Amino acid sequence: MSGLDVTVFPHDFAWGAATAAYQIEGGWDMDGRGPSIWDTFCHAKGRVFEDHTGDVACNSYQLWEEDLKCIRQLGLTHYRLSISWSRLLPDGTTNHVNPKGVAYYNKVIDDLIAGGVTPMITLYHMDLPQALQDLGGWSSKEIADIFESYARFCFKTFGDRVKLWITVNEPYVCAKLGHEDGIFAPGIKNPGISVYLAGHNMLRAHTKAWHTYNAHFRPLQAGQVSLALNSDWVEALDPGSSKDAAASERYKAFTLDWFACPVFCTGDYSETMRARIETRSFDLGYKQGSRLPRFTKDEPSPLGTADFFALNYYTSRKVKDLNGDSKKNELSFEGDQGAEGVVDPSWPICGVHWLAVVPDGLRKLLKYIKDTYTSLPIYITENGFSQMGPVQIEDTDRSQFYKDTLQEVGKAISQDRVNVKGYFAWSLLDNFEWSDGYSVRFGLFHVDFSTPDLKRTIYRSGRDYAAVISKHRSQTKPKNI
Ligand code: GBH
Repeated sequence: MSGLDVTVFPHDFAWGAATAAYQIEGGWDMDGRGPSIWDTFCHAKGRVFEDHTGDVACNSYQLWEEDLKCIRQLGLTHYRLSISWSRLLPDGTTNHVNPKGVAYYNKVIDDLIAGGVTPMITLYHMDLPQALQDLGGWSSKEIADIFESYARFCFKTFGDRVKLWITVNEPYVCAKLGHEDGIFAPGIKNPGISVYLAGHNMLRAHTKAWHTYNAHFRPLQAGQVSLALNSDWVEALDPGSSKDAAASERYKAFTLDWFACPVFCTGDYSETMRARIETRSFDLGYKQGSRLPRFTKDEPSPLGTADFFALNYYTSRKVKDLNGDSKKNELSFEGDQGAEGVVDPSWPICGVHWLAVVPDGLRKLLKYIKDTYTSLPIYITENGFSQMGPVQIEDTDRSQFYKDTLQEVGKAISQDRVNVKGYFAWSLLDNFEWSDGYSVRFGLFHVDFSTPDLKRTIYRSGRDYAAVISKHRSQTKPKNI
């Protein structure tokens, strides 16, 4: 990444990498951890690539010190990790606290801070305690209050040291892949219905947690809370087609807007989203009330419940009208959305099929967020590049990707005046890539899953990222004159 102009990044820019508990920790039944929906999902055969599981993963539960070495080797200023809810609260409720879980996260947090690394903690990254799924999971109304208690417990226990919180990671992915497509845990396929209910309850849960922090913890702890929203950058496939333009608007309405509109714009879902769902419910003869729930007056509004914007960006899409497709006439999220995202043939695909490399899409998306939603600071909480097939430690293509992407972030800061506060590479380590198991590698460090010590080896992209961080830090260090 030599040649990258680091002077455009503010002196206090957060240089980070991110992970998630289920993807790295392993120790799935150790020391009192309760099962999560991903344990159940993986243990049922045929769901994940070659029936891989997160039972051991990178064994970060026992090898945290190895991860810490990686973090230090990169020179990260920030590290984003998630808490395994069921490690802390085995049945999901504060009725039973697992002291070993508390001790584990205390050690991680303390070690990070002792090494000058600021933790950013995600409370929910796809891994609901199974006991709560048994009560209905994200489809049940009660989940919001249970999440609020969990969040309160975490703020109380760790908030003296943790100042950056993400409540829910990618509610879109949890709702859509978990409750519509059934390809993520809990594996529910109930098209056009559960997806909106799950998304709604995640928003309610986030909202309650933010209000709890705001009222009871912010005055003493002075931290910040948000939720991490994933979004592609999208444009109409045929810029001259009004149908594609409308489809592109609908695509946004059902992805980023779905959650950003309630939190940053109006306190409710967008008109486009609501109108589409209501009209199609009517047309398809669905009569059991609205499929898109409403926010009620007896609960706090989601509007304003974010102290910064947290964005996970991976790729871009060209959007066309969903024409003549069978989805149009069936009850489903995609039918409601009425739009289809396609990959431009000029975009290279890196590793996994969905990941088209479009670094300037990130710059456009950052400006769009600033112009459309908020002038609050933005953290890019995930962005990365994957590898499949034979391991390449000399991953020059990934290194080039990070350089190109950081250059675009630099332009967003210096030319578009977007207040980008930080960047978290996904991921620190090769890890359990959900339905793709270990076949897809996103790490700055390679993990050798074939040996019991799960040896971490830095990729070239990791070395190059470390060089960028060190160059930026040496250039922006206050000079002693
Ligand atoms: C993030 O999701 C997750 O937060 C993180 O845990 C994950 O490891 C990382 O990305 C890399 O995937 O197979 O065509 O049905 C990013 C959103 C969700 C986008 C899954 C791609 C697969 C679509 N991703 N989706 S497909």
